[in-house]
Amino acid sequence: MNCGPRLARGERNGKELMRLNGSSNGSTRSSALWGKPSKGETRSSALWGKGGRGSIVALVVAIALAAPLAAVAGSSSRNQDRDKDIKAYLSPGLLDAIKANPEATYDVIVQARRGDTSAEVADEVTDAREDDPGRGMGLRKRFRSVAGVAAQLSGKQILRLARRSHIAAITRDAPITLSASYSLQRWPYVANLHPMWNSPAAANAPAIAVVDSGISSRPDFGNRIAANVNLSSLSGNSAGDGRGHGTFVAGIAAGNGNRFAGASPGSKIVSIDVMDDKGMAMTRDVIAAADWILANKARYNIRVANFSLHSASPASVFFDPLDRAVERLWFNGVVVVAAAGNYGIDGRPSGVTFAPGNDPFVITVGAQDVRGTLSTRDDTAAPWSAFGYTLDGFSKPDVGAPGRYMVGPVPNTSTLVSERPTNVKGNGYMELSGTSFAAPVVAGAAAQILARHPEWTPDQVKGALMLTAKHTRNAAPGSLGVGVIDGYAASRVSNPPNPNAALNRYVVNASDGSGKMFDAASWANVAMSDASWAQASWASASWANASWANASWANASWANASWASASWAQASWAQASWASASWANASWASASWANASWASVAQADNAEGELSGSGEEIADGELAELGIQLGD
Ligand SMILES: [Ca+2]
Ligand SMILES: [Ca+2]
Repeated sequence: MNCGPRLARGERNGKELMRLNGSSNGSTRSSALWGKPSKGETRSSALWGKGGRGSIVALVVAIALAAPLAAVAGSSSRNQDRDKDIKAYLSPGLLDAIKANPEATYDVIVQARRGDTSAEVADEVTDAREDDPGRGMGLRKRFRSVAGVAAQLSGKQILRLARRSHIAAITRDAPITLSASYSLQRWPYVANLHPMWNSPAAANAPAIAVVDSGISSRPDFGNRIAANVNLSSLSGNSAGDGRGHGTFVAGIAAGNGNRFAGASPGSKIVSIDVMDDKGMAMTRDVIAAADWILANKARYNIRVANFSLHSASPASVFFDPLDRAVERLWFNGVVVVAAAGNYGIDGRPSGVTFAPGNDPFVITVGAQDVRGTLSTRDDTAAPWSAFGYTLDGFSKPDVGAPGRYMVGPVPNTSTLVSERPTNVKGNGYMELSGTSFAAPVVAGAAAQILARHPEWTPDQVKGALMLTAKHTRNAAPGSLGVGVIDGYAASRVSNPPNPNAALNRYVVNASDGSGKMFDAASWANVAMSDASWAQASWASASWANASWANASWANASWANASWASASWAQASWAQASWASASWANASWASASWANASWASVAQADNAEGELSGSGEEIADGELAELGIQLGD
């Protein structure tokens, strides 16, 4: 069965698999990231205190729709070539093991094809044992949360079973102690990041630069903070992270605390502090941060930069210096991820008018509310998550990611803790909401994608994320861009489309020899004079190639709904916005541009009014759906 393409979209609801550790042939897999798979790890007892849920066992489960292990190991297709009549997916290495020793017994989990039940699978197991008596105790357990059973079977019986049409997958049932990354929050599973956490490829994840309020050193980051730079020119900026925002953002992007794995828990982190203890930064310092990244990206292998901040004055990409700065990173191979902002009002379009989230090249992220469930079917956009057109007529955000009721690390001494004591979840963690915390989900996903595709450009990373994003029908069109990210599916795209293809012809060599830059003026000349620009170039050059005509979100993409017809030609750009009103306007120039208050960029945009919400831990039953079983 060819599971690959089906994984990229569809209705998996995050239920596919939890891969906390290797399969039982996992000596190769257990290597880099989680070290030696020792039993009874101290981490598990630190996790839930004494006794109780101290012993944790992860069952490795692959469900019919997903074959991530095969993808990682690349062995499923090889298996199929060797054994064409085997219809079920088998754990990597299982077929080889059976062929080497068909009489041995194997502990496995056998899953039904869609529509079949656990009882039917149990019957199949019984039949296989009757047809080919052997050692092994047979049926061990029927599952409820998945249509399947646990069984101990001989190799021959497994092969017999694998040829039955009702069987979707036979995977190793290997008890594994938790020394790997994991989380008891829902968001990593909703964004489908967990399948990538503990694979060998995760060790190749590049560094993520967090341009924020600094990062507090703590166990969540181990020794992975590769550099710590203070570029804030404001007074009132404590060493470390006096605000708390940057530590939280870094925790979401790349933390690895017990119960709190971030999106890319193996990534190195580069902290660039531009924000004082009140959460304010100066534009010049944020631009300096971009400069620093550019100068040091090779040294620290920085391929992703997270900007959970935005400027305080609306601007066009034509002359916003912060846009220039992040574009420069983008053209130099750094994936820039920006928060959309939290100035949406009751779910209505607000526009996305502030740099750097208004930049067409970068990945702008809106906040998804996962509604306390693993399924994305009930998901919405957070009502304050900004969306709509930029002043240049681009629809933003590009994608959505979980950003409401997030729980992450914050220093106890930070101002966020003192301002919001009721949000503290104890032990150095607190709950916060905001597109600030959706952005690092995507930043971490980008790092994980680059771990597997180091040759990809930022355009390709963005394309893969957009191509595999899942439509959320309960979110207002465009509020979460083309949909909510599916990190693992994005990592499995081949030949990702370039969502910025139509703009790339305006990416030119800077006259001062300093590299590529976006010639926004040339682009605007063409765009203004050619009503069909959007259809001719943007649409066909990029997305149409990507075979997502069949995806439900085609409606919501650049081509149809937003850019071309609706927006800028008539509505925002030509008439309403900067061309006449702002740019030429003296008040814009004097009041904003030259004004010192303009230069004070940004608040860290946690959603200020958000009350403490449903950031509670994931339930045991949901973990079981993910294939994680907690011991008694
Ligand atoms: Ca700071
Ligand atoms: Ca949900």
